[in-house]
Amino acid sequence: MLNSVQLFEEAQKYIPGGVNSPVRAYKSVGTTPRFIDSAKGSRIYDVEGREYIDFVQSWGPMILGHGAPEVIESVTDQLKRGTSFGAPTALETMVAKAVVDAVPSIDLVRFVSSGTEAVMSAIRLARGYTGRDKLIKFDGNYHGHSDGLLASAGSGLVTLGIPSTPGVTKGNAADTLIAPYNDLAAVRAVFEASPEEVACLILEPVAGNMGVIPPAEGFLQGLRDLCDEFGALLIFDEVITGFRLALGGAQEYYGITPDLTTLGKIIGGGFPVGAFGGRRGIMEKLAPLGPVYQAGTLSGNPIAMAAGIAVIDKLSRPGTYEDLEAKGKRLASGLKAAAESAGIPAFGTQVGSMTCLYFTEGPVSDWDSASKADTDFYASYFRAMLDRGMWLAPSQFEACFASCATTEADIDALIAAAGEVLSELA
Ligand code: KE4
Repeated sequence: MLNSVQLFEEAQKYIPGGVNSPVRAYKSVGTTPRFIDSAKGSRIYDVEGREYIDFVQSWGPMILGHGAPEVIESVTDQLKRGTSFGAPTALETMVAKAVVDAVPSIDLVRFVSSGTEAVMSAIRLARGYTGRDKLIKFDGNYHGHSDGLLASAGSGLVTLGIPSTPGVTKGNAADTLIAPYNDLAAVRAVFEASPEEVACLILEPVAGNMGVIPPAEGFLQGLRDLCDEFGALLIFDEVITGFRLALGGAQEYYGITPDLTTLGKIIGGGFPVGAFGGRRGIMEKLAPLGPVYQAGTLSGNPIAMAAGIAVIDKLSRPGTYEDLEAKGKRLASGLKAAAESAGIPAFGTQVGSMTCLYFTEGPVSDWDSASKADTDFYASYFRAMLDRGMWLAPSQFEACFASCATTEADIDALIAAAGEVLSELA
């Protein structure tokens, strides 16, 4: 077997940047990406046979750990029956019922094949339902790569979106309004500058794409009230937090009910799945019932559904989320203590099994404060932790997850390694 350096060179001959998603190229952490051979439980193994403790979990989906027997069994059974029919199956209804039973805001749910597709479709549905064009999103929130969501804050008081990448038209980005996370006054100003024009406001109820930033006290309720006041739909993008923070996601964890919810990652159990759902009156606007078109060849794919139902069943067991919260707290407090004893300025956050250690004094509550983190220091930390067998996200602005397979010993090993590395880097 070739080593990662050789495999990366080979991959770059056929795949842009050698990867099928940019973050995997390790550009921001200045080292060659490790090519993975296999994974099991809380462990992941590269092609050179090196073992790592996995705190990335494929960016969230592998909350049970890798190769969960229940998932393997469910998927293996389905493989023998067929992989894709392009026709309805009872399995899709089973998973849909499990999602409806678990997620407070969802009466009806439509499955798609990625989080991006779920968000893109939810935005179109919100626009079709309200007859309005504009959407509000938050600086530092990531909702997948559909055009309207790749707009970043422009200048000026009312931050009209500007394309954050070539290929997104000015017209498309102009329908996207940007506000700072955790700033209700700014959101009110954006609404007031575009009265009657905002179809929806979308956010990550816990921001997981600028590290991990919890909603400030009253922020989610404030957004609920503003959306009601201005006639816009509130969309919780729970692609990360869905089935991560609670069976009912962040909306159960914080007790706030959005109008629409997007899901992904965990509900696919490692297979390509996204979903969007909400109350009946909105979802019935979707084809074939209503005029808002949305479709997909592999939507509700039987293999992905077989994985999803096994994952949801396992997560439904009593004590799952209390255990994940306890692991998250152990992880966060241990890493913070390691930074303090090494004298490294750091600000730690934790919600459930999502944690982040920012290399900045803090506090961190939005993109402006998160972006002050020392990303060069993070890159040095990342490389040294990788060499110690710790599989962390190759970016300061991602979550460090605990899974059901993560043991206390795994967490204590990470904390010990962090203590060594931070003392060396100080
Ligand atoms: P996908 O299209 O990648 O399945 O989902 C897009 C998406 C939507 N909403 C939220 C809140 C998300 O976090 C994501 C994707 N997450 C990133 C990592 N945080 C995926 C990793 C990658 O891009 O390779």
